[in-house]
Amino acid sequence: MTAFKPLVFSGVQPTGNLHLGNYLGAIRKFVALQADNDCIYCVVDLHSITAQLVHEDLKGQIRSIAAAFIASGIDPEKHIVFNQSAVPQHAELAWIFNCVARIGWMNRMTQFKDKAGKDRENASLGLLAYPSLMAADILVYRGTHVPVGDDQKQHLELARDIAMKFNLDFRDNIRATGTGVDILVGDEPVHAYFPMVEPMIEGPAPRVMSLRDGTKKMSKSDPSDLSRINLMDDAETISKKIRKAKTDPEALPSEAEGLKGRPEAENLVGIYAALSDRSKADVLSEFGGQQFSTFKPALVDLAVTVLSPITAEMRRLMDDTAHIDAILRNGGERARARAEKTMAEVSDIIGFLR
Ligand code: AQP
Repeated sequence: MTAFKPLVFSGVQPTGNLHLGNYLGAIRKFVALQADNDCIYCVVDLHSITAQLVHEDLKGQIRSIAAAFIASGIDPEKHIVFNQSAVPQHAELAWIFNCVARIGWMNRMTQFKDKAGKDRENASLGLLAYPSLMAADILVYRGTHVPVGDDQKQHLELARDIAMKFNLDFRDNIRATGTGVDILVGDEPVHAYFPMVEPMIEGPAPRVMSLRDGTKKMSKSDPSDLSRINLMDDAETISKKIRKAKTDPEALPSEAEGLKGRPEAENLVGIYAALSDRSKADVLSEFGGQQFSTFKPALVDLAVTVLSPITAEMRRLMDDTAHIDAILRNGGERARARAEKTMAEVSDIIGFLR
């Protein structure tokens, strides 16, 4: 059995201020994976118009995500950093995947249900088709590994379903064009054009929760800015947000078991653990029995220490838009060369004339 060449792909939407959840759940993993992998990191601007069509400063938002990638330690020369709309093959493959995916699959996506809310009839068609574009983002590079937060798990399962259906429906043409790879899916040998993507969700903070409600995910689109720590927040703002973070009246427990049923406490301890590369148990061995009035200032110090160099570097990069634009343009050209090859092969497999 041969296998696909490992390739890491992930993306972040330019839909607002990047927050600690995006950093701990995704970007920090992107950085760590660079050492041993070929990586492509994308600012997924086509996704950003699915929930809200008009954005005040989309170009600025795109640049700020690219700046966050680079300020966090992503190397755009060794790897590829670009914005999705610069490579039209993402949308081209997404159209094909719209014809592979079934409406029933899309209707089951919980993120669509959450984002469309009660007025589903009025949601854009793009919001419904979002996971199909996400599958295309990854598979147009035949990406194999996708570091994401926990909220994207269902979308990646759908990407596997799309890849599998394409591989099976076109199996004869894949063989005839000599473009496939033999893989095992479970115990079953499959001659595949597209790999079965592996989600990389594990990590110290797969789901960082809102500072205002420990049962809700920290999110860019939460109307309350107090709910999240933004990567561009200064030390004073971080301190204010952590001081105001919702908690309960109890002292911290000495063991992780004691966090059960205390979502806000669990979230703050989880953030501390992730930021300091320690386990929750280890953090509680230090802070167990102490009140939030002691723990919160320690968390402020830690968050400011970790985030302030990133914030400073982001600000510096954002002042030089020509430099960021050049990085994105260069990344876009390198990504396009790879994506064009895939689309030529996919067209041949399907039977289009070009
Ligand atoms: N709270 C979170 N905890 C851990 N990981 C998270 N991610 C997002 N929120 C958390 C991960 O960050 C990456 C980029 O996310 P995205 O911008 O593409 O979209 P999203 O998941 O929809 O993020 P937001 O912040 O909630 O944005 P809006 O409000 O625009 O929808 C992904 O890997 C995601 O898992």
